[in-house]
Amino acid sequence: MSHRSIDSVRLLGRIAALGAIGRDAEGRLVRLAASDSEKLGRYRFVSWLEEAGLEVAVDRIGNIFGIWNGAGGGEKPIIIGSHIDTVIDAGIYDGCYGVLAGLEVIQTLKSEGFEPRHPIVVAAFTNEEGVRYAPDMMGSLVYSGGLDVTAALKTVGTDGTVLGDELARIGYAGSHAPGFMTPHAYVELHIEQGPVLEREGVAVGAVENLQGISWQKVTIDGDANHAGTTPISMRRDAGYAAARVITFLRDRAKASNTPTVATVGCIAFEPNAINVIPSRAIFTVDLRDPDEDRLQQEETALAAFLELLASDEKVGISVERLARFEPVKFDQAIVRLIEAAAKDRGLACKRMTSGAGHDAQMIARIAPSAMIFVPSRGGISHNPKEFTSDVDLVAGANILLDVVCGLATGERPT
Ligand code: HGY
Ligand code: MN
Ligand code: MN
Repeated sequence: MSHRSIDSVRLLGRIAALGAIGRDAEGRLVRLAASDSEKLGRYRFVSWLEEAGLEVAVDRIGNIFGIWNGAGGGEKPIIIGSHIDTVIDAGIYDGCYGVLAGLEVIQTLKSEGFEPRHPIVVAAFTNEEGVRYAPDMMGSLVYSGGLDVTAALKTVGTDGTVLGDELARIGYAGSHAPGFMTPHAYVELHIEQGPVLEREGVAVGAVENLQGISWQKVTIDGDANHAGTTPISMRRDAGYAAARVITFLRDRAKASNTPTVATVGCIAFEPNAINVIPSRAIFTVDLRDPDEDRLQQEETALAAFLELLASDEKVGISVERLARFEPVKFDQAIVRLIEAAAKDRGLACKRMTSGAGHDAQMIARIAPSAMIFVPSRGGISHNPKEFTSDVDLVAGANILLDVVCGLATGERPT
């Protein structure tokens, strides 16, 4: 049976081209939200939208949309989205693959004279990674009504900048009201960023749910003192207290025999000098679990440990919540469409839970949504070694093509 197919050369070429934009002096890919390097990526993406003859719209939080009304004018659109901002020293596929595959699907259908019953839109959401401005998935959270846009634009970044000022500075403080299009459906194609598909030799993941996320910033205050003259018993060592939190989190997650994961990704000491006992430690805690009750138990256990630690080490401890998202279930009809598309193409497919956060979890608040995963080599992501083979990238984009056709015509994919 012959199937439609995307233009693999165009897609793979664009993934490589976008992956080359936003490299720092050491050659690392660092395209943080609303930064100068992300501005270059945004402009390149918009140039491809214009090349494809799409209407370009930017909303007030800087989300970019490429709109193909086709024959479906007036109907709710099918939105294919993800993000093009990255973490620090990132791989080239996280987010970008889904956005560029979405554009590729639209360009392929347009060139074949396909007549969709719904407009089809590709979206690049602002600040999905949350590295510079918390929380993550911010652009899609605002778009879906989970965060007020004025409040979001006032967010102060880790570098002291204000998101709204930075979006204006790079020319992406758009005028459309977030949420200006309510999707008929939303589909996001993404690399798995985990080891499951590769380990099981499965080409396609039909993602039916996504785990809960809890982000906190912890500040521990002790006393700076001389590293050489201060007896251990007299120390109020913020650095040592922070280390006890890190081992507490790891030991607890490891002993739990559940999918709970805990990560301390950022840490800073003050005054940060080799011969001074740290007076202050500031670090982040990322807790995740597919089960909301268990995630709450982990948060409660951490709070209790911090209380004990404060009296044990005679330090002051304060906590700031940076993000909190409950687990999300995706739309079963779209998940079935993904499975049917994989079967039609003779590709093995597996239902999965997403360990990572994605824009789909936010858009699921306003429309039926689901995700398609393709394998990540070694399960590696948020790392320049992130890799997915061309065969898997093209296969995933063709599944996206079939699912969008199915949604656009209300029938099974051809
Ligand atoms: O944090 C996440 O899971 C996503 O990469 N923003
Ligand atoms: Mn991503
Ligand atoms: Mn990511």
